[in-house]
Amino acid sequence: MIREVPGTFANALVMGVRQAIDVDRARVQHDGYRKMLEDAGYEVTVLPGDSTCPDSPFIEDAAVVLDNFAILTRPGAPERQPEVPPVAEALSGLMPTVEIKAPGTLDGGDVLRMGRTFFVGRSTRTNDAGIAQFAELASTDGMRVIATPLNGVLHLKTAVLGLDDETILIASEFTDPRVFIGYRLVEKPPDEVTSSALRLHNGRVVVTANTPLTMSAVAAAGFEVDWIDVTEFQKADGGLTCLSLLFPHT
Ligand code: CIR
Repeated sequence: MIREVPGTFANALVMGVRQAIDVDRARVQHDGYRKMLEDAGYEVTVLPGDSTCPDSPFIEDAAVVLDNFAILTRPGAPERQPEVPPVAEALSGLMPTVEIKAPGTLDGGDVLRMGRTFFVGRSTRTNDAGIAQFAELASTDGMRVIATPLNGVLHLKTAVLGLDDETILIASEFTDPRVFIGYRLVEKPPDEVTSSALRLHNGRVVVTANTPLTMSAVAAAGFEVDWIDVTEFQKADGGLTCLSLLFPHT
């Protein structure tokens, strides 16, 4: 499931220095992202954009899909909370849904699934109450949750990404690598942007086009790699995972 780019996307939230976002280019890149998913065999549902929610294409933050139900989030940025109801409605036709409630906050970008484990980042968007609620809900699906520290980045998946259930692409400076003992760690080359990889259900990994060293590192770890350009989304602190909600059974 993905969500269209609204005309207001240039006003998306940005942590650092704001660069001009070209919305037409973002839409072309978003079309490329949809095509990439379809070519990989995903059946892609496209939700309409919402001009009152500039960040709505970052649909990953609005929900976490587990094996048997979905957890609707309560995004930590108040202006992003209205993104959830349309996603909730779309998901409710497909599976049971439950929700994170106040005072809990949680962004889907802070949730990394590795097999039967969820790592959940304690970030400026995701608080302890959100993590506790998420852990309780996820345990009903047989999943365990490990709260994970973060240093100065937006989301957990800015720092770590799963390449398969055993392998993590990690930017060690942004989290504590000791949390991930037992996993195979592939260090993200330090000079390249984060949020740069997306694992697909067919085992391939898509990497952002402007991170060639990351592409080499992922390929050297044994993965078949494809690439895609998402520069306009990177300007708004987004990357590859945040542009879709992928269902674990697909
Ligand atoms: C935000 O600040 O919330 C958006 N501009 C970026 C969200 C990126 N989401 C993600 O990595 N899951």
